Amino acid sequence: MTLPLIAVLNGPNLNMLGLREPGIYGSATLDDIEALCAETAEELNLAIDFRQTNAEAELISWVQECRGRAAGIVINPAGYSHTSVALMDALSAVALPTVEVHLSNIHRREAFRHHSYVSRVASGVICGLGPAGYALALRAIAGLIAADETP
Ligand code: CA2
Repeated sequence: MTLPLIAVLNGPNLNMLGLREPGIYGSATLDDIEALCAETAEELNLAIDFRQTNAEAELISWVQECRGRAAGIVINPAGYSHTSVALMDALSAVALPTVEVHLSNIHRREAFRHHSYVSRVASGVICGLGPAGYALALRAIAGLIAADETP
Protein backbone atom coordinates (compact mmCIF):
# COMPACT_ATOMS: atom_id res chain seq x y z
CA MET A 1 0.00 0.00 0.00
CA THR A 2 1.31 3.47 -0.88
CA LEU A 3 1.66 5.73 2.14
CA PRO A 4 0.24 9.27 1.96
CA LEU A 5 3.05 11.69 1.08
CA ILE A 6 3.61 14.82 3.15
CA ALA A 7 5.87 17.55 1.78
CA VAL A 8 7.95 19.11 4.56
CA LEU A 9 9.17 22.37 3.04
CA ASN A 10 11.71 24.73 4.58
CA GLY A 11 12.50 28.27 3.52
CA PRO A 12 15.54 30.51 3.49
CA ASN A 13 18.41 30.28 5.99
CA LEU A 14 17.04 27.20 7.72
CA ASN A 15 20.12 25.39 6.34
CA MET A 16 22.05 27.51 8.88
CA LEU A 17 20.30 25.97 11.89
CA GLY A 18 22.62 24.74 14.59
CA LEU A 19 25.50 26.66 13.06
CA ARG A 20 24.51 30.23 14.10
CA GLU A 21 22.16 31.92 16.61
CA PRO A 22 21.55 28.92 18.92
CA GLY A 23 20.04 31.37 21.45
CA ILE A 24 17.02 31.91 19.18
CA TYR A 25 16.76 28.69 17.18
CA GLY A 26 18.44 26.09 19.42
CA SER A 27 21.28 23.72 18.60
CA ALA A 28 19.48 21.23 16.35
CA THR A 29 20.52 21.20 12.70
CA LEU A 30 18.12 20.84 9.78
CA ASP A 31 19.42 17.27 9.38
CA ASP A 32 18.37 16.60 13.00
CA ILE A 33 14.90 17.97 12.20
CA GLU A 34 14.69 15.79 9.09
CA ALA A 35 15.57 12.73 11.20
CA LEU A 36 12.84 13.65 13.72
CA CYS A 37 10.31 14.04 10.88
CA ALA A 38 11.32 10.69 9.34
CA GLU A 39 10.93 8.94 12.72
CA THR A 40 7.53 10.58 13.33
CA ALA A 41 6.30 9.85 9.80
CA GLU A 42 7.19 6.17 10.16
CA GLU A 43 5.16 5.99 13.37
CA LEU A 44 2.19 7.67 11.63
CA ASN A 45 2.41 5.59 8.43
CA LEU A 46 3.21 8.61 6.33
CA ALA A 47 5.94 9.16 3.73
CA ILE A 48 7.77 12.49 3.74
CA ASP A 49 9.62 14.55 1.17
CA PHE A 50 11.81 16.90 3.23
CA ARG A 51 13.36 19.88 1.41
CA GLN A 52 14.97 23.28 2.01
CA THR A 53 15.56 26.16 -0.37
CA ASN A 54 16.78 29.73 -0.12
CA ALA A 55 14.82 30.74 -3.23
CA GLU A 56 11.22 31.99 -3.16
CA ALA A 57 10.52 30.79 -6.74
CA GLU A 58 11.73 27.28 -5.92
CA LEU A 59 9.60 27.13 -2.78
CA ILE A 60 6.55 28.18 -4.81
CA SER A 61 7.30 25.56 -7.49
CA TRP A 62 7.59 22.87 -4.82
CA VAL A 63 4.20 23.89 -3.41
CA GLN A 64 2.67 23.72 -6.89
CA GLU A 65 4.20 20.27 -7.45
CA CYS A 66 2.31 19.01 -4.39
CA ARG A 67 -0.93 19.15 -6.39
CA GLY A 68 -1.97 15.59 -7.20
CA ARG A 69 1.18 14.24 -5.52
CA ALA A 70 1.06 15.07 -1.81
CA ALA A 71 -1.67 14.58 0.78
CA GLY A 72 -0.53 17.50 2.91
CA ILE A 73 2.13 20.13 3.51
CA VAL A 74 4.18 21.05 6.57
CA ILE A 75 5.94 24.31 5.86
CA ASN A 76 8.37 26.57 7.69
CA PRO A 77 8.42 29.46 5.22
CA ALA A 78 11.02 31.27 7.37
CA GLY A 79 11.42 34.92 6.24
CA TYR A 80 8.94 34.46 3.35
CA SER A 81 6.16 34.00 5.93
CA HIS A 82 6.24 37.73 6.50
CA THR A 83 6.66 38.92 2.92
CA SER A 84 5.32 36.53 0.30
CA VAL A 85 1.85 37.02 -1.14
CA ALA A 86 3.02 34.71 -3.97
CA LEU A 87 3.71 31.83 -1.57
CA MET A 88 0.32 32.40 0.09
CA ASP A 89 -1.35 32.28 -3.35
CA ALA A 90 0.44 29.02 -4.24
CA LEU A 91 -0.67 27.36 -0.99
CA SER A 92 -4.19 28.60 -1.52
CA ALA A 93 -4.20 27.17 -5.07
CA VAL A 94 -3.08 23.66 -4.05
CA ALA A 95 -5.70 23.60 -1.27
CA LEU A 96 -4.10 20.78 0.73
CA PRO A 97 -4.11 20.37 4.53
CA THR A 98 -1.23 22.66 5.51
CA VAL A 99 0.45 23.27 8.85
CA GLU A 100 2.79 26.25 9.21
CA VAL A 101 5.65 25.73 11.65
CA HIS A 102 8.06 28.18 13.24
CA LEU A 103 10.80 27.10 15.61
CA SER A 104 10.69 30.37 17.52
CA ASN A 105 7.64 32.11 18.97
CA ILE A 106 7.31 34.78 16.30
CA HIS A 107 4.86 36.72 18.51
CA ARG A 108 7.53 37.27 21.18
CA ARG A 109 9.90 38.70 18.59
CA GLU A 110 10.10 41.84 16.43
CA ALA A 111 6.76 43.29 15.26
CA PHE A 112 7.55 42.52 11.59
CA ARG A 113 7.49 38.79 12.43
CA HIS A 114 4.03 38.93 14.02
CA HIS A 115 2.21 38.79 10.69
CA SER A 116 2.42 35.78 8.37
CA TYR A 117 0.74 35.72 4.95
CA VAL A 118 0.95 31.93 5.10
CA SER A 119 -1.14 31.75 8.29
CA ARG A 120 -4.10 33.12 6.32
CA VAL A 121 -4.22 29.96 4.18
CA ALA A 122 -2.81 27.38 6.64
CA SER A 123 -5.02 24.80 8.34
CA GLY A 124 -3.09 25.51 11.54
CA VAL A 125 0.04 27.16 12.90
CA ILE A 126 2.59 25.92 15.45
CA CYS A 127 5.27 28.25 16.76
CA GLY A 128 7.72 28.51 19.62
CA LEU A 129 8.15 24.80 20.33
CA GLY A 130 11.43 24.25 18.47
CA PRO A 131 11.94 21.09 16.38
CA ALA A 132 9.10 19.33 18.26
CA GLY A 133 6.76 21.63 16.31
CA TYR A 134 7.52 19.66 13.12
CA ALA A 135 6.56 16.36 14.76
CA LEU A 136 3.37 17.95 16.12
CA ALA A 137 2.59 19.33 12.67
CA LEU A 138 2.91 15.85 11.11
CA ARG A 139 0.54 14.47 13.78
CA ALA A 140 -1.94 17.25 13.02
CA ILE A 141 -1.74 16.55 9.27
CA ALA A 142 -2.30 12.82 9.90
CA GLY A 143 -5.44 13.73 11.84
CA LEU A 144 -6.67 16.09 9.12
CA ILE A 145 -6.12 13.47 6.42
CA ALA A 146 -7.87 10.79 8.48
CA ALA A 147 -10.84 13.09 9.04
CA ASP A 148 -10.61 14.28 5.43
CA GLU A 149 -10.96 17.84 6.70
CA THR A 150 -9.18 20.86 5.27
CA PRO A 151 -10.08 23.80 7.51
O1 CA2 B 1 11.18 30.60 13.95
C1 CA2 B 1 11.21 30.20 12.79
O2 CA2 B 1 11.19 29.02 12.45
C2 CA2 B 1 11.35 31.24 11.66
O3 CA2 B 1 10.55 30.80 10.56
C3 CA2 B 1 12.82 31.27 11.29
C4 CA2 B 1 13.18 32.32 10.24
C5 CA2 B 1 12.61 33.69 10.63
O4 CA2 B 1 12.83 34.61 9.57
C6 CA2 B 1 11.12 33.62 10.96
O5 CA2 B 1 10.70 34.91 11.37
C7 CA2 B 1 10.85 32.62 12.07
C8 CA2 B 1 14.71 32.37 10.08
C9 CA2 B 1 15.28 31.12 9.48
C10 CA2 B 1 16.52 30.63 10.18
O6 CA2 B 1 17.51 31.62 10.18
C11 CA2 B 1 18.71 31.39 10.77
C12 CA2 B 1 19.59 32.45 10.77
C13 CA2 B 1 20.81 32.33 11.35
C14 CA2 B 1 21.19 31.14 11.95
C15 CA2 B 1 20.33 30.06 11.94
C16 CA2 B 1 19.09 30.18 11.36
